[in-house]
Amino acid sequence: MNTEALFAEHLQIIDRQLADAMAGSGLSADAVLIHSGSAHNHYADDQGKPFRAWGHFLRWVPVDRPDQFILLRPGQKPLFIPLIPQDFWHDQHLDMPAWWSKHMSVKAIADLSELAQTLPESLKLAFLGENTALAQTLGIPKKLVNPGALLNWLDYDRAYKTAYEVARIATANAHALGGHQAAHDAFLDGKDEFDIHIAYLAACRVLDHELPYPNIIALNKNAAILHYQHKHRYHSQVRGRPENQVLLIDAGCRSHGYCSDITRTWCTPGIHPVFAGLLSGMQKLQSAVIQDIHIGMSFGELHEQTHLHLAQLLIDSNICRGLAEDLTRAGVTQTFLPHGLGHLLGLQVHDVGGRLAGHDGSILAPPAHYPALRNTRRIEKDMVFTIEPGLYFIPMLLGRLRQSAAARMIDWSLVDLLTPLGGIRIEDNVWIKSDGVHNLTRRPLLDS
Ligand SMILES: [Mn+2]
Repeated sequence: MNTEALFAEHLQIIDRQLADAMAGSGLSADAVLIHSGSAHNHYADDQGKPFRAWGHFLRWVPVDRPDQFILLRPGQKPLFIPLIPQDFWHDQHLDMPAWWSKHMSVKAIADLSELAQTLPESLKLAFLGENTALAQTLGIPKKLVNPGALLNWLDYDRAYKTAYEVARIATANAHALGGHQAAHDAFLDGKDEFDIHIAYLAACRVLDHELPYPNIIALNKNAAILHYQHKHRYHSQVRGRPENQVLLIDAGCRSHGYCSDITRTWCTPGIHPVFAGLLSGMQKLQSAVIQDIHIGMSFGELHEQTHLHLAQLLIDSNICRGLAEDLTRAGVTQTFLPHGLGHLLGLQVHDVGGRLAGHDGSILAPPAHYPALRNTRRIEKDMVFTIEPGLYFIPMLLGRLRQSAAARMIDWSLVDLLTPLGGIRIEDNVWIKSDGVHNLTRRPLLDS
């Protein structure tokens, strides 16, 4: 199916979902008005951070701009109300290709004060979005502004992707892979973090603020900083620049708002052989975990299995001694892998609803041992999530382990040798189909 047909089908599905959500959550309204969001400046400044539209809005209209509205009445054509200000300082042209705009009515406004008169009269409205003051000026009662029961319902359903959404995430994967290739080449070329980052952006032809999340470009020991935020620049006149040994790059792209989230770890040929073994071990571990996925199991179960695989790899590499079960029970593997195995993926890189047990908003808490796990849901058809096991040498956590009773299970001289190399993460995006798992990162071309 082409994008237009996929989008038409997507709208039908989410329209039905909205009708169910309104009825199921007991909403006493006939229509829902969703706001894309407001632009905000920094404190006491006329400059602000780049805008990003809210996921619940982007799911209906792929327009990433502030103060856009969509009026939804299940069973009827949506009404898109873009704010197009009379502003000669900026380009205010709004691109509305037929593939999506022909499925909605459009009534543009030039000022927020025109919104009320644009809305059909005698509709009882609910409002979703950040500008609750605006909802008040529209006379919408408080209990119909961001009603929790409706939002829980919609958040829960966002875990199940339509074919259109899967195609978007696949495209975002294909797009990012070109950047990953360029980053890999720049790394082997001896470039620094800054130049590797620029190589990624240039290959993807994206600007920083268009990325789904800030790229993590971590060389050597920086790979052990889970959300490493710098792009270190070396200058030729500075002596003592460390050689590139390891690159951990966590970088994605977006397609009409939908994200990819991909991590690769590369090393140079002369690397310590134990680290090289860990890297190929982690690549095998990651594909083994993906093969273990089956519908009906909980994501938490998959996370626990990953820790057993990781314990075995640590034992096989002579970093740890003992039995895999003992290492996980003693919390040793958490020192090496302190984050969750993965998360739901969609319009937000950490998509909503990862811990929801049902439409009613009840929560599935993560296992007591693994509080960082973002996805605790049962694995079901149409979900898209990441699988991103890691193995890191994090000095702060290793320091704690060294002081604990479990310290005797570790070969510390080997750990000390490997710590300057940072760590490893391998991350792919997987789509759950009724007949198995499709890895969107390894096979982003859905039609082939
Ligand atoms: Mn991720």
